[in-house]
Amino acid sequence: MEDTIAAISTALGEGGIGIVRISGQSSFSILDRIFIREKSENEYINRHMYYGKIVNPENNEMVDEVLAVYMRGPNTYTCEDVVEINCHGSIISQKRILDLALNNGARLAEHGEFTKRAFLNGRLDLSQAEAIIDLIKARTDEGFDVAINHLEGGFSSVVADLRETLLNVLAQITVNIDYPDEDIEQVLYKEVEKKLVTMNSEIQTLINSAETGRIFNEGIRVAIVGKPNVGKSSLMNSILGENRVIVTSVPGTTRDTIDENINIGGIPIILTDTAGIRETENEIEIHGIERSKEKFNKADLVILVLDNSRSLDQEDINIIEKIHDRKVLIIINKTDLKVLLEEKDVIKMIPEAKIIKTSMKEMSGIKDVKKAIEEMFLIGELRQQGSHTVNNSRHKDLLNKAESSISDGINLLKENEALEIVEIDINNAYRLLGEILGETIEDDIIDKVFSKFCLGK
Ligand SMILES: Nc1nc2c(ncn2[C@@H]2O[C@H](COP(=O)(O)OP(=O)(O)OP(=O)(O)O)[C@@H](O)[C@H]2O)c(=O)[nH]1
Ligand SMILES: [Mg+2]
Repeated sequence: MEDTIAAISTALGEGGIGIVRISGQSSFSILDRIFIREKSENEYINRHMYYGKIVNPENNEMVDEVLAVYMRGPNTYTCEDVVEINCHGSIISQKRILDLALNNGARLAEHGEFTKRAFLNGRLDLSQAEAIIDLIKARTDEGFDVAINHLEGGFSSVVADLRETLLNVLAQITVNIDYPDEDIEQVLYKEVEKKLVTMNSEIQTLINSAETGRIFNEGIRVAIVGKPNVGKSSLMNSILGENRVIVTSVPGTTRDTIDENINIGGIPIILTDTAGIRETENEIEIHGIERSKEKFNKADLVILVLDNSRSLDQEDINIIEKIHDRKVLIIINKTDLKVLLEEKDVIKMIPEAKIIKTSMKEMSGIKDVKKAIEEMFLIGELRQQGSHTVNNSRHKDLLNKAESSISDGINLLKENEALEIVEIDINNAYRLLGEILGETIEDDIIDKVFSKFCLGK
């Protein structure tokens, strides 16, 4: 890591201040070239902030009035010498200061390169580095709390403990491979099997928590579907509490999918209004219906809206047939009008679904819809699950692979296979868990992890 890197570390936009960060062995000398301290003592004190001006050394033009801090490695974010220049929060000022740093010996940092250096220099393990992205991107208090716990090493220590257990098992096995003893071997088989079974149930608990983690991070995707004119857009507006989507009495009003975010019980919900699904010749509507189907397929929850003032028809039935295996909430809307829809027909077709009656005209039933979403996803309970939640698909994938490798090992033990063969699976699981922490991992995977970061982090 010879290069000295620089980037704008604050979000680009107008703000009170902006920060340009430089890291690497030349960062102090670069700052000295472009920064004139007000009180120009020769020596600076580590981690003290200095007031002064950033000046272009080529023409002595002043760029901005700033506060700059020198941080001597290894006790810094990257473990290298780091400089941070606090300037006015103008995009122009930040870009000019960055350009000066680049013209005076630094190169532009790649996405996540500061954090990558912290990882490569051993200050963080890979799962802690990933927690930093989650922390920055968290959209809920719960998501943030999980990320903080991971950053503090809470999740890493759980994974490290699992690896430690595997290592002990490996040691036990290896001794017996080298000095086989038939009597001990039988006891050993049982003992190792028991340890592996316990371990797999711990891993399974972690894997199960991943759904909660995903919801904390990304939110719950809810698609409002139904045939035209049943009141989907009216429902969307009522849940949002604003007239976001156009509502008219013309069937086929909504031609495109419309996403909006709301928060229910502290969890983000991505609510999508869709085009009414029906057979049509209209080209625009056909595209809209295609998009509706995509949203429908990806949704965690499908809200099907039916019209109380019309009897159930083939268009409704076609949609109901597609939602059987999904998490579904049925809304019978327009309860202010004369009843023509037979509720028992709906129940017969889809007995497992919860039904709520609403009238968007009278604004009734909307609270019940929100409450039902909260209950269906056990939002109250999700929030209690807390810190050991797996919140990252890379981790979930590796835990799954480790679990299946350990299962293979258990089966081999049951079949009284030779320990040399069992050892292969256990070793494999040990390596897979190591990938979570970044201990046994290829460079391209590391690059992929850090490419998800923003610039300047
Ligand atoms: N009486 C009554 N009318 C309603 C109710 N909900 C919606 N409407 C009316 O029904 C018509 C259609 O409502 P929308 O919300 O546009 O229906 P949609 O399902 O989005 O329709 P498309 O976008 O065409 O698929 C409008 O005239 C609404 O005012 C209700 O609860 N009662
Ligand atoms: Mg609509």
